[in-house]
Formats: sequence, C-alpha cells, structure tokens
Amino acid sequence: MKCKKCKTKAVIGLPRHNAAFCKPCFNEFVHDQVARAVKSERMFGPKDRILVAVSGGKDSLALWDILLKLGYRADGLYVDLGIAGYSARSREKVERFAETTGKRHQATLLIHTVQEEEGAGIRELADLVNRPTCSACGTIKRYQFNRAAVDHDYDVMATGHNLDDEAARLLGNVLHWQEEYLEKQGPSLPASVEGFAKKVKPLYRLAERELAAYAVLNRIDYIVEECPMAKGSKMLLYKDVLNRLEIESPGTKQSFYWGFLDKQAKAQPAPVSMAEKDQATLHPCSLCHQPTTAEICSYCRMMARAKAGSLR
Ligand code: Q46
Ligand code: ZN
Repeated sequence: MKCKKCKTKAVIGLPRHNAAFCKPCFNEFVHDQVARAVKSERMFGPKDRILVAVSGGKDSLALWDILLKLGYRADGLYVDLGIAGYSARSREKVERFAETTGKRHQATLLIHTVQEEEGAGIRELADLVNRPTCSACGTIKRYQFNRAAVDHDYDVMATGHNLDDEAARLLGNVLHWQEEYLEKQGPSLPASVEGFAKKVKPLYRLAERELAAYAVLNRIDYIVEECPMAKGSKMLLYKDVLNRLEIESPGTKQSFYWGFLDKQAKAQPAPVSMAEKDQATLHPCSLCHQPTTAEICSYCRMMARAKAGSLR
C-alpha cells in the first residue's frame, strides 16, 4: 500500500476516500479536513479564543492538538464527573496533555469538578433527582460548558464530535422523527441569544477510526476505555449498525451526514430562523440568568431537587 500523495509506504488506508497515506501526508489530510470544516461552516477566525471541551478521549484531545498546531488560540475545559476510577484516569490524561502540548502552545486548562461544585458525583446526583445518569450528566455538561465559555469570554466552544457521532445522532433523530433536534444538528450553532456561547464541531468531516489513527501516530496519550455509563446506550447501537453498513459500502456515513447537511443548506430558508426562534422563546433563568425556555432552567431545577433529596 503506497501513499496517494508522495508514493512512500502508507500507514493507513481510507476506503471511503479510495486513498492511503504515509504519516506526514495523513497528518496533512487530517489538518486539512479540520481547516475546511472551520472555513466552510464559518466556525471561528485566527483571532478568536476557543474553549475545547476535553474528556481525555482520542477525539477531544486530537481536536485540541490539531487546533493548536493550526495556530489557533485554544484552551481546554475538563469536567470531572466524579465517576470512581474512570474520572481520575481520564483527568490524568487531560492534565498530562495540558502540561506538555498545551504548555508548548501557551494553552491553559480549566477544570470543573462536579463533586466540589455540585456537591456530589454524577451517579449520586442522578440518584438524588431520580434520573438516568447520562441524562443528569448531559444537563450538567451542557450547562457548565456554556457557562465557562460565557464567563471566561471565549468566542466559541468546540467539541470533539466526529463523523461517526454525528451520523449516529442523525440516525437516532430520523428513526424517531425528532425534527426539533434535526434542526440543531449542524456543526456550527450560533450564539443566538445573550448568555449562549457559539458551539462548533470541527471534526465532523473525520471518522472515529481516522481520529484514533491520528492520536496513535502523534503519540497522544488518551483514555481508551469508554465511560462505564455508556454501556448499552442507543448511540453505541446506532454506531454499530452504521459501521456494518460502512464495511459493506465505504462512504455510507459520510454520504448520510454530509448529504443531510447539504440538503439542509439548500432547503428554502425557514420562515422563522433558529436564532429568531431562540430569541422569541429564551429568557434568563430567574436563579442563574442563563438562557432557558422555563422560569427556572433545567440545571437549577435539577440542583434544587438534588438538594431536597439529600435533606430527606
Ligand atoms: S460521560 Fe456522561 Fe457520557 Fe458517561 S455519564 Fe453518560 S453522558 S456516558 S458522553
Ligand atoms: Zn438556572
């Protein structure tokens, strides 16, 4: 197998692109895909400050690495969920990356510790409010990511969602015809109202397998194990189904998700844009002032229930 660009020995084959690359040409390919995503979706510019949500996994650490190497001003944010064993191991990976690559590029790492800030680890909190762990986790992460980006004046918040994540999410949304979610499935969501940070997904053009290869080839030390709470999740099932289709027919995930984005871009502009809808329905939470559709936001309601639960 020879590199498509320079004809030396290839280290990775990419069937969906009908190509193979050596390490330097593969790195160039990955950086180029991210640069294209940033440009075509108008995610951010060279002067913008970016906050990258890092979990210790390959995707988010690779994203932080790529943005720094492309010359962007990118800091990291890690949310320590307090999951016994797993959180300590993933936090260590993030801290080590920040100490080495981050420091070399003058990037800093912010850490939010759920146990300290919310008063209990994510499992205990979910029990107190009687919700599945991942649902409580989603509320806390969304809230804290947005809050950190707004409070620390970042221009944009970036997450490591890749092509596999977005295709699986799209499959789930289509299977259940969740149209309100479909509308928000683009890789760049504007800061529609005051208090909401702009959110982007610069890895949407790259597959999970490509990011794993990038992390290994560039010696990024990431946590290989999945969060123990992810076991049995629908997302993993959708990813598995799409992987089987991809083996039979390379390019399926790409044509599914990119095709959706294409159709969305070409569709007649909605009579009321997403930003206008947000402006009409969102107002500051009466407790924390973050935007919400209700009187009190879901995070504050959850924390009030957790407090009441722990007093019982
Ligand atoms: S981190 Fe949180 Fe995921 Fe773990 S508890 Fe569930 S939602 S599985 S992305
Ligand atoms: Zn609130």
